[in-house]
Formats: sequence, C-alpha cells, structure tokens
Amino acid sequence: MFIQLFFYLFVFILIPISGFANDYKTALIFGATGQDGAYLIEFLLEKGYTVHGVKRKSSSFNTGRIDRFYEHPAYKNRFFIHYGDLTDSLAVLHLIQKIQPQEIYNLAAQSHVKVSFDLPGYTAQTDALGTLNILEAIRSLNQQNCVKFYQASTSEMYGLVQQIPQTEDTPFYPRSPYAVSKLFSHWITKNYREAYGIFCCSGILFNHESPLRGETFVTRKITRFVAKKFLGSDDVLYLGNLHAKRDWGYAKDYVEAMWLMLQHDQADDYVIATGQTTSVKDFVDLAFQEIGVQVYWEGQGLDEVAKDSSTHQVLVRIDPRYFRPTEVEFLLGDASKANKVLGWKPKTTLKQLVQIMVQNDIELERKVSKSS
Ligand code: NAP
Ligand code: F7E
Repeated sequence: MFIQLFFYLFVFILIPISGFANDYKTALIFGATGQDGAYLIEFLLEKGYTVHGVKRKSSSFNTGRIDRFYEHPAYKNRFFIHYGDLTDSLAVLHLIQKIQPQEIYNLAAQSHVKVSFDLPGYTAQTDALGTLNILEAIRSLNQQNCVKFYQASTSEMYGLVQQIPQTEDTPFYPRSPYAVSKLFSHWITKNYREAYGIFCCSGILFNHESPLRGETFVTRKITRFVAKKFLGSDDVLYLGNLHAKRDWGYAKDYVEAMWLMLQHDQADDYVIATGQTTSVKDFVDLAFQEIGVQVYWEGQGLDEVAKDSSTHQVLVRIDPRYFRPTEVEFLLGDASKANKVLGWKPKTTLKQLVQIMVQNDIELERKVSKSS
C-alpha cells in the first residue's frame, strides 16, 4: 500500500513538478546557430532536455551565438552539434535516424526577405523543400508516432494583408520568394499532419528581435547604429522604407511558445504576436530616446531625413537600395488562440525590448573598440 502510494506520488506529482520528466527528452534543432536557435537551445537545456543542434559547413565561425553552451558545466553531455544542411535530404535522414529525437524544431531558413529576391532558387530549396526533407525523413523512418515536429512559419505569409489583425484564419498573400517558400512549408506541414497523422505544428510568428538578431535586419541595424552614435560616431544611418509597420516582440518570449505547441495534446497552428504595431520610423525614435537623443523628421520620399533636435545633425537618410520589389507594409497579429489554448502571452514590451537591444549593443561596441 505504502509502495503504491509512493509510486503514484512520484509519477504524478514529483516528476511533473521537478521537470525531471524532460530529462529523458531529446530535441533536434535545425537552424541551431541562428537567433531563435540560440534562445531555444537555452530554454530546452534549462528544462532538462538533451539538445542536438545542426550547423552548416561554413568557411568562417558560425557558432558564436551558441558556443557558451559547450562550456556551461550544467549542460555537460546534454548539448551536441552536428553538421547538416536542410537541402541535403540524406544528411537530414541520417541525423534523425541517429539521434531519434522526440521533438524536432525546424528553424533553419534563408530568413532575409530582401535577400530572397536575389536568391529565389536557394531560398525555395531551403525554406520550402528543406521542410519536406525533414517530413519525408520522419515518414521514411516510420517515426510518425514517435516524434513531434515544429515548423517556423511567418507573418510574412500574410504579405498584402487581407484582414486586420491577422489570425490563424486570415487568408495568405505572400509578397516575396521567402514568403512563398514559407507558405509551401506551412501547407506541407499541415498536409503531413492530416495525411499521415504526424504531430506537426506551425507557429506563425510575427517579427521577433533580440541582441542576437542578425545585423542586417532593421531593428538590429538601428540599435547597433544608435550604440555607435552614443559612443561618439559621426556616421549617418541609411535605411529603406521607413513607413512599414511591424508587430515586434522579443525572441526569448517567442521560443517558449514553440515549445508549448509541442507539449499540447493536439497538434495545431498558432499566431504568436504582441498585438501592437509600430513603424520603422517610430522604432528609430524609440532607439534614440534610449540614449537621450530626441529626433525630428524633415522632407519627403527619398529626401526624408532624421535630425538630432539639439545639434540638428543628420542621423538618418534614405537609400533606395534597401527598398524591396514588393513590400509588406503592415503587420499586426492576434495571438488570442495561443493565449487561450497554450496560456502563452508576451512578457516584454517594445520599449523594454529596445532598451535591452540598445544597452547590449553599447556593451558590445565598447568591447569591440577596447580590443581594436
Ligand atoms: P536566423 O537567425 O536567420 O537563423 C536561421 C538559421 O538557419 C541559421 O542557423 C542558419 O545557419 C540556418 N540555415 C540557413 N540555411 C540553412 C540550410 N540550408 N540548412 C541548414 N541550416 C540553414 O533566423 P531566426 O530569426 O533565428 O528565425 C528562425 C526561423 O524562424 C527561420 O526559419 C525564420 O525564417 C523564421 N521566422 C523568423 C522570424 C523572426 O522575426 N525572427 C519570424 C517568423 C519566422 P547560419 O547561422 O549558418 O546562417
Ligand atoms: O524588415 C524595412 C523593410 O528585414 C522590416 C525576418 O525575420 O521578419 C523578418 O522579415 C521592415 C521591412 O524584417 C531597412 O523594408 C527599412 O518593411 O527587419 P526586416 P522583415 O522583412 O519583416 C519576418 C517575420 C520573417 O519571417 C523574416 O525571416 O523594415 N526596412 N529599412 C529595412 N529592412 C532592412 N532589413 N534594412 C533596412 O535598411
């Protein structure tokens, strides 16, 4: 009787409370070296997972965001990195066969919208067919009932928006090779769920940023510039479309939503967003406010400039090189379903996010100038 009681206490109370159950979970992450990969790895390691990340062969270092997990004593023997490329279907298959993960997160992508106009074929190979390579590997290995799959879908699929705000039911209208490729992945994920019963979820994530954001995305480009300005630079920042509006959240908050989707008892698709939209121009203002600089704007079109209200020095100019052949002008997400079903909501405001990014870039800039 006592033994039975202890067994129930252990299985139903102690294991769930301690998170001990996750010690036995193994996750495989494609796109481990990117912004979201780094936050997701940390999140899963903290939960007790064994994490296998996939990195591409590169002629220069591409593990800067995740190197610290190797050295961390708490993650010893629970974090592994493998070479792989989503376009190499055999390599994908062999990785899944060798690792036998319970959860697979597909974060790998050529993720730059503007670049996708220059590299449409490569973008489609990775962002569309790469996803199919994972799903086909799961099927060929007969893992349909053993593995859960997360696909990184995107608000870019709404493109020329058909409804405000955008929900899981809003019709898609992609506006770039990136978005078209991601739409293929979104639908093939749904199709493999319905056709083969694989536990597949797509997170339709709106823009999310952090100090680990790639430096060619607009928020990080701005915060890096503002940090340099704070430390005395005389440069001018060149931007493209200032009037585009985005629903910007914090990447660290968003990786939790990815995990929550795979813990739910039913596979489904979810919008993940803050419910607030802000223009690129307003993001510039917010970032400069963080270093105590008030900005005012003058001129129109290509002649629009931002100036420092105390020195009247020009801070920002327009460069049409950054315009896109077809632009996504407005995004605003409604994450009520994720809130209701998964209990997810964003924890970080845009003001806090800007603060985190600017302060981090100031520290980074200080380190760079000290070492040079
Ligand atoms: P990211 O920083 O650009 O990371 C992309 C990752 O994919 C990197 O690890 C990259 O490797 C890897 N990769 C690229 N091509 C690959 C290939 N052929 N095979 C294997 N790996 C490859 O992107 P992120 O911001 O973390 O976003 C993660 C995912 O969410 C992406 O799929 C993105 O499209 C999607 N998404 C992002 C947002 C956002 O606002 N951040 C919103 C919605 C959806 P390298 O490090 O070697 O380049
Ligand atoms: O552009 C405008 C640009 O490149 C945001 C990716 O993670 O989020 C990201 O895609 C807006 C656009 O992000 C510059 O025209 C102005 O309207 O930072 P971005 P994105 O295109 O929204 C989605 C959700 C993803 O899925 C993608 O993977 O800012 N903009 N001036 C500029 N953009 C850039 N990059 N550089 C500029 O100078």
